[in-house]
Amino acid sequence: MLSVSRVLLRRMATKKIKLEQADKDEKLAPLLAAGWSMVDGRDAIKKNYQFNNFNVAFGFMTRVAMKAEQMNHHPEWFNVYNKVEVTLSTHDCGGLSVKDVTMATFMDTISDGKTS
Ligand code: H2B
Repeated sequence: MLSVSRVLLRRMATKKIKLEQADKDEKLAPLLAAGWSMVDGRDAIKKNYQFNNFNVAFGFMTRVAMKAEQMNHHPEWFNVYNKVEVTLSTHDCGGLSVKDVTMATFMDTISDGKTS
């Protein structure tokens, strides 16, 4: 009889499962082509965005914040004036999950493609 722990079932339901290497290669390819890169020594991705001014940068962060609350998935980020440096990883599984791919794709969609 196959037994799956409650923790695993919950993680499966909430998509907090670490991506396997083959899955990761496939899902990350378009993001890496769009300016995301792997973080050294960590199973995480990062990207630097640059906007026209603080107002636009903060508007981006506000929209991401609302999405993050909806997804219960929050970015690590740093903002100075018009720049936003983002790192994505899933803390609950200690690495990249499909939630990071979804969040990265959302950020790119609303950022108008401006990166530094
Ligand atoms: N954000 C990120 N990036 N990774 C997580 O694993 C995570 C999160 N988990 N936001 C959530 C909140 C967790 O801490 C709560 C308790 O569900």
